[in-house]
Amino acid sequence: MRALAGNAWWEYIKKEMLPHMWCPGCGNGIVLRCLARALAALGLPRHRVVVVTGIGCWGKADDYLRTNALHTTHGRALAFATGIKLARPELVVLVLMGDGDCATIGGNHLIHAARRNVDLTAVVVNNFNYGMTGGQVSATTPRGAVTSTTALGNPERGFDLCKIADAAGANLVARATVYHVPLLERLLREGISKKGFSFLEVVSPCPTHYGRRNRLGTPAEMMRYLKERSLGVHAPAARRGEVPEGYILIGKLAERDEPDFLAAYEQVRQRASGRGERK
Ligand SMILES: Cc1ncc(C[n+]2csc(CCOP(=O)(O)OP(=O)(O)O)c2C)c(N)n1
Ligand code: SF4
Repeated sequence: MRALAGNAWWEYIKKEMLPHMWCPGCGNGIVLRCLARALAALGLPRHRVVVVTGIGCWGKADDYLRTNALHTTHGRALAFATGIKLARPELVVLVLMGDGDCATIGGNHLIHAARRNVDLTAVVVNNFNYGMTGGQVSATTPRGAVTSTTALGNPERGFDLCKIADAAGANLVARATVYHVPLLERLLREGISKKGFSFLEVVSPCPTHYGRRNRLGTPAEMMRYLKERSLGVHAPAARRGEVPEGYILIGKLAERDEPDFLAAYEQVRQRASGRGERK
């Protein structure tokens, strides 16, 4: 995507809406700033960007972004975003979801958006629980973790969201944490620029619920945990496929250049009008 002489990053932020509603120590503000910086670095005019959100703490991000926005229902943001992209292909459509939104109630939409390879960028803030409604268990909560609905430990395994997005066919799959700000910004830029479905998981602390119940310490200690427990994809152990249990693999995990949904659909349109090659 060609960079235009554009706005400064803070021009993508609605300053009149600050301070934001997130708890002290929450990672959401870091992701918001990185997103604004990525949009500015790409020189994207604000009127060309649509932010589609679901419901949840991270789903409030559109309140603070000076772009087009559609605040949708819990778990359905990808379906609304798909409609926008098909109707207005010239728009850059970003879908901001929590792990509950994207993977728990909305898991089916995730696999189909990736399978169709719709030209969207999904930015999923994974804090391992339902933050907004009081810290309930989610589909990414690790086995054994304590939440408000699994007081004696979660009996289920948590999803690896990146493996799902990769297996379903997303063109770009990546993971960062809110500690790794330059990586997060770079992956956001790459995801937005990439044609087809881009999936970016951002591991982020929810000190108020998940951190407190699992005795993960202060917000600063949770950040230190993210620093010490992350492993880059280029680290020797990661290259050998030996990621130790409990470590977070970060970086670009999968990339392909399959035709996106609109390109594939255009071929069908051509055939329907007699211009394309019939199968
Ligand atoms: C259909 C529907 N079910 C449940 C809810 C209640 N609800 C609102 S936010 C939320 C959880 C949000 O968790 P997550 O998506 O992980 O985002 P976070 O708050 O952690 O950022 C739930 C269950 C709702 N609004 N709509
Ligand atoms: S409840 Fe958790 S996810 Fe929600 S704003 Fe507070 S720290 Fe962030």
